[in-house]
Amino acid sequence: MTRPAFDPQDPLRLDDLLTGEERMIRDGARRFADDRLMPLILDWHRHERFDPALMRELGQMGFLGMTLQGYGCAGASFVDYGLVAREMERADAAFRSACGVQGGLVMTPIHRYGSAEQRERFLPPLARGERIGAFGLTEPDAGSDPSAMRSRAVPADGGWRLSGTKTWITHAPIADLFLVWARDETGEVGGFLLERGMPGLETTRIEGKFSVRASPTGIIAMDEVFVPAENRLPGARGLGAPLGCLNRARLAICWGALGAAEFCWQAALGYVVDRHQFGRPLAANQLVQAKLADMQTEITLALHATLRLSRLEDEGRTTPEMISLVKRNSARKALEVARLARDMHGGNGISDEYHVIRHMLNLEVENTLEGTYDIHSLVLGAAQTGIRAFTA
Ligand code: TGC
Ligand code: FAD
Repeated sequence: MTRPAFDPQDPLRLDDLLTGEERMIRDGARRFADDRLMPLILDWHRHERFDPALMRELGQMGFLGMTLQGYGCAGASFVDYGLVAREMERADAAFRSACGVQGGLVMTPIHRYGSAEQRERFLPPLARGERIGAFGLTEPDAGSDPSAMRSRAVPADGGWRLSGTKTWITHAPIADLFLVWARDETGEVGGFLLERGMPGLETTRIEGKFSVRASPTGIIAMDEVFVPAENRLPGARGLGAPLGCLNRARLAICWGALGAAEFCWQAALGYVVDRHQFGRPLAANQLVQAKLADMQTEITLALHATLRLSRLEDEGRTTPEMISLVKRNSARKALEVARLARDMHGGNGISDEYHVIRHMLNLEVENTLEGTYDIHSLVLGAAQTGIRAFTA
């Protein structure tokens, strides 16, 4: 039997582990990212721009809520979804984030915890990208520890009055639907659907970010916003509701971060082959080759772990700890790869024309959002030792 040749781009043959249909979805997403997203990103990142009309195109591609059944959603697998996230973020984290927040953090909770009426009313326009959703969990004094949230929902005639502040919320400045998590009068965490234009609801944009500059991020301020009873998700009871949806959103980060890392690796490889110093290509130096080997190794191992995790999710066999393990690893390894790629580009590495600095800065935040590296370490530590080290 002749052995297949070694493929440096896919050393452990990830491609063989994908079905024909999965490869087709990946290739379609990559074409869209190359043809539609890459030409936009330099300008959008440089000028902190995001055109909300892009959400409709993402909807037409079937990328919004793609794992959900019905309501105009594709009913795709988590592997399909992950492969799309990888391609979106190969272009920029802002695009992965646009799909991940809308699908994983707004549509999924409505699908999972909403009434039939809420699903009919909200999901189809969100799937088409005609409405834009935001997910409000984090607060100024409750980031890693969302149980410390101060937002309150007080019963009122025919509904609730919500007060509080959510910060660092993706798409808050452009969203027209806000899934906000707040404690009710019994102390239970619930999910409330707020709509732009409700009196007392205001959003402001967070300016001056040096990461995910093409993704609008903002603050949601609520001053006794009246929310009708039919806008509370009936099935969302307790902190487990938002955290349960975060598990799946984290899966998209596992893939997305690696898409960005792959871009950086390939860019660095091309650069060191082309660039000459001391009379020969940079690629001829052992130190440079060692960096390429590190990049190739970390990306390959992380991709295989991520594919395995996604298959387990499709079989309904994941636990939050498994997701912590892979999210923590993908985000950190991708960041290390991007930093190496930045270094290998020398001075050009800090120019956005080469794209690696943009990915590097984006990956700084992937390390933080949807559970920081440390928080996922503590989840894994608790699972091993039986000791929860979050608090003293
Ligand atoms: P704890 O007492 O452990 O749990 C409270 C309840 O929640 C349940 N639970 C989970 N359920 C499903 N999946 C998970 N991963 C879960 N983790 C906990 C738990 O079973 C319990 O349920 P019940 O029914 O017994 O009440 O909660 P804790 O307060 O001690 O916190 C645990 C900790 C620290 C792991 C959790 O708070 C955490 O994950 N913190 C990180 C917060 C976070 O990830 N925030 C993300 C905000 S959203 C975002 O970043 C979007 S970025 C968007 C973009 O990509 O642009
Ligand atoms: P903190 O919790 O204050 O953490 C600061 C540092 O302390 C970190 O290094 C952390 O690991 C460490 N730390 C915290 N607790 C412990 C501990 N017990 N032991 C050891 N170390 C600890 N949130 C949303 O709800 N919706 C969104 O759409 C959203 N989008 C975001 C987009 C961007 C661009 C950013 C930057 C954030 C977004 N977030 C969103 C918020 C994000 O989830 C939080 O930033 C994250 O959960 C961390 O919270 P924090 O920023 O308050 O950091």
